[in-house]
Amino acid sequence: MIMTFRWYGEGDPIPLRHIRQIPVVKGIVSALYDVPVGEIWPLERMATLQRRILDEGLALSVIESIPVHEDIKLGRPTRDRYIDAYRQSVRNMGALGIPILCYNFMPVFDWMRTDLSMELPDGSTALSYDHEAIEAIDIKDGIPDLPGWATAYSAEELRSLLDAYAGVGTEDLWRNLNYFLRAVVPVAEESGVRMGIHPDDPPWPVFGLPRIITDDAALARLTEIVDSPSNGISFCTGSLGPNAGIDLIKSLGRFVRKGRVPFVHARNIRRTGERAFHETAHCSESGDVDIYRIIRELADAGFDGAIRPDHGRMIWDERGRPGYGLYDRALGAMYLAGLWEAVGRSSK
Ligand code: DNO
Repeated sequence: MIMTFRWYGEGDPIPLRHIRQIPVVKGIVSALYDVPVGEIWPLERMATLQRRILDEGLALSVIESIPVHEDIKLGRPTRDRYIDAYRQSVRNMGALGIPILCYNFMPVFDWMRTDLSMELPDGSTALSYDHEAIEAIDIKDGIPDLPGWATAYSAEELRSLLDAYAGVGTEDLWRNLNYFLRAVVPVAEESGVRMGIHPDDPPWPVFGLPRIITDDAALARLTEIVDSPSNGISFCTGSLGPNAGIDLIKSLGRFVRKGRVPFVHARNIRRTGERAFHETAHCSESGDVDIYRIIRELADAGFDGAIRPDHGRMIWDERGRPGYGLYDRALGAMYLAGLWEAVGRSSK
């Protein structure tokens, strides 16, 4: 297992030289943030990023994410051009030896929260989600400035995208994912790149848009589309965790044993309602995800991929990108690594 840390490139207020001081972190999760969706990620640009990270003594272990163009998710005739570009970006990753690609297949919006700074009893703040608050919003009136809220689109683009999705049901989305994976996974396999889909976050439909990567059955269906180690899962405990019906440990073990989990996002959450939760510190005692058992399951199943501490709280008056401050994620990395070492050494 390689411990990694997400870095948003030169625009990240957290410098690489601080990340490298977290003793257990060996790899970086990053991306090119200014390539328009649907275009090829140039080899030289990725090489520059990789060199920059190597110069700090770290490896570029994971690309998170190369976004999937909406035309691919919508199954529009133009999708083939974007799929070709995607394949080329994957080849470029392979040429540089970047081994893991995290992506998602959520229509229009990425991960979504309704409050960025919910205060916890200890005075720290965390991200939270409440489905009732989502339902009270009419997004046709404009988009709140929150992470994952499709701020990449203008109000007009958003309206036309929502119209386009009006006729797209979950089976259509599965069909389009199928088409995408059949085209891209063989190239990933040839290139030595392991793709891992990120589960939908939260794991249910929002604003009437279909979401399909929401539970264990969906993950199984995904892995069956193309039978390849390059068709895997970025197992995110905090995205699947809000769905109380999922046995996270069992699901994780099942897919790791099949060699289908190249990447893990370790995040903890506390459920506060059927479709409501807030994020917490990483430790098991803080939330509803038993992180100890997650790590033990990874060790038992012979996990050999990358892991990163996902979303942290804001602590010690830090200000920064929601979920992506330095301090709480650094504590998370140490906690995860401590569990990993203890589990690994006590089983020998
Ligand atoms: C949120 C992240 C997601 C993730 C994408 C992967 O913090 O986990 O934005 O990067 O969904 O494509």
